[in-house]
Amino acid sequence: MKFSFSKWHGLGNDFVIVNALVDQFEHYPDLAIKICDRHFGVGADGLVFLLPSEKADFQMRIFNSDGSEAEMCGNATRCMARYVYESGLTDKRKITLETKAGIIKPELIFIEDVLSTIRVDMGEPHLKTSEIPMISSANDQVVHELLVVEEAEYHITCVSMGNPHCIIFVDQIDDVDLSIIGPTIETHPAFPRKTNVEFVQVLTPQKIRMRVWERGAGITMACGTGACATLVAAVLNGKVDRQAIIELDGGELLIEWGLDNHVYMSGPATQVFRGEYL
Ligand code: ZDP
Repeated sequence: MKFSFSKWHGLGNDFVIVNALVDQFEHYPDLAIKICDRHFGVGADGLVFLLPSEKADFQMRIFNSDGSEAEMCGNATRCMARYVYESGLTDKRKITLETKAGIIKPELIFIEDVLSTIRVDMGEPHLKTSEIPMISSANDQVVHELLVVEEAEYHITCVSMGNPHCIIFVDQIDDVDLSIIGPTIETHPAFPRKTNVEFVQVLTPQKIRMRVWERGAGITMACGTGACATLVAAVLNGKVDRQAIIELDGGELLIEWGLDNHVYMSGPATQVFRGEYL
């Protein structure tokens, strides 16, 4: 089956976007595994489908490179917003996107007709263990709680942005061997739907460095939902202001936790190429 695709990234977290308003796709997980393969496919961290919605302007579904479906994806919402606007599918600059984590609202912000940033209303963070989901004997929320992983002890904070995140604050992020520790926490039995794992070093009350091991995708250069979850976790731990820059391997995102309890993420989205998948 032949179809057109475009290749995008948000700070190096890369996606293939396909238009399922036009082409009919089947077996989404298998297709994601094939297309995301960096040797035998296009190569990407995830495959994103644009679909019709009855509740919002469009619907978006995202599959990780291992074929698992994620409820939400921050970086892909910015890419998708730019994609629908620039391909003429909408003339709205404030777009509503239905996701498995609810309706997400990206806004293209122009300064003198030049796109300056994409600001996304990511909705409210969820902190209850049942909502993450996370099994903890201790409390209703997991803020700075001990998790023992293969005899190593970590203090974790858990936040859902529709998808699960486990945040660990460290003094020296460069000392963390993410490719070893990441998967052991991702698949820890405390997380029934697995989890994304963020190691975080607070640089100043307005600046945070974060590295991510993503559920279903491994180390990526950036994670939008992870950056949002990290800001919320850092505020809950009394480490930063409600607005901070999150420095990722692929660049920076501005994250704000508004007084309306919504998290707002601002950053870029870049189209790299278009092609035809054969
Ligand atoms: O929750 C998950 O399974 C994630 N791997 C989904 C992808 C998240 C993403 N990196 C983001 O920016 O939020 C795309």
